Amino acid sequence: MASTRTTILSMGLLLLSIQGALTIRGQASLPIRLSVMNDLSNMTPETHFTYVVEGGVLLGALRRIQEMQPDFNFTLTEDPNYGLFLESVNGVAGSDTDQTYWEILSESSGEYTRLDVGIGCYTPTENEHIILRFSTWAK
Ligand code: B12
Repeated sequence: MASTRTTILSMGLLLLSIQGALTIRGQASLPIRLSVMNDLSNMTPETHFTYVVEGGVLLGALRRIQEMQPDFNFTLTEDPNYGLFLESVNGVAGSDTDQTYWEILSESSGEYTRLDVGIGCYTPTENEHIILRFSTWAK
């Protein structure tokens, strides 16, 4: 039953992404696609279709997916200067010891751009493809 509901909701969001912005409860809603990739542990990439309200931040989209998809979850920490840091996705957390973190990218025509702000500040655009990629960083 829950999986049927999830499938119907996903189909709806897929249609939304094909058709463009819709108005949901009086607010313009911009469809976006979110992929999760973790090459470091050979995880199968997953893709979710969701939306942000016009001018809304990426965090809203992540929360929406978490509410609708039982297999997607994330945690945050708060930095005093830069706001919200995406700590873990689907139970996999970045680590200072291993020098890993969840990098946030935007993909367009096969080109990947690293976002210049975090999930609490970034405002996705209509049909944007956001990627959360488990990555390493160098000291
Ligand atoms: C090193 C670094 C990182 C490292 C931190 C690793 C570590 N444990 O040291 C890593 C690679 C993890 C990182 C990641 C990101 N970073 Co960075 N990072 C820096 C950098 C170059 C230095 C920070 C530092 O060491 N300061 C010195 C220490 C002593 O101070 P600190 O306060 O303890 O530093 C901490 C914070 O800076 C925090 N941090 C680092 N980046 C970010 C980003 C966000 C959004 C948050 C909330 C916290 C945060 O991690 C540091 C260690 O704990 C700064 C630029 C700069 N020169 O300051 C950018 C900077 C802070 N990062 C930035 C960004 C955008 C990101 C990413 C969102 C990039 C991306 N698209 O993936 C990601 C965060 C993704 C996520 N999961 O939420 C921006 C933030 C701008 C903003 N207004 O939000 C900065 C200012 C670079 C820029 N664009 O000019 N980053």
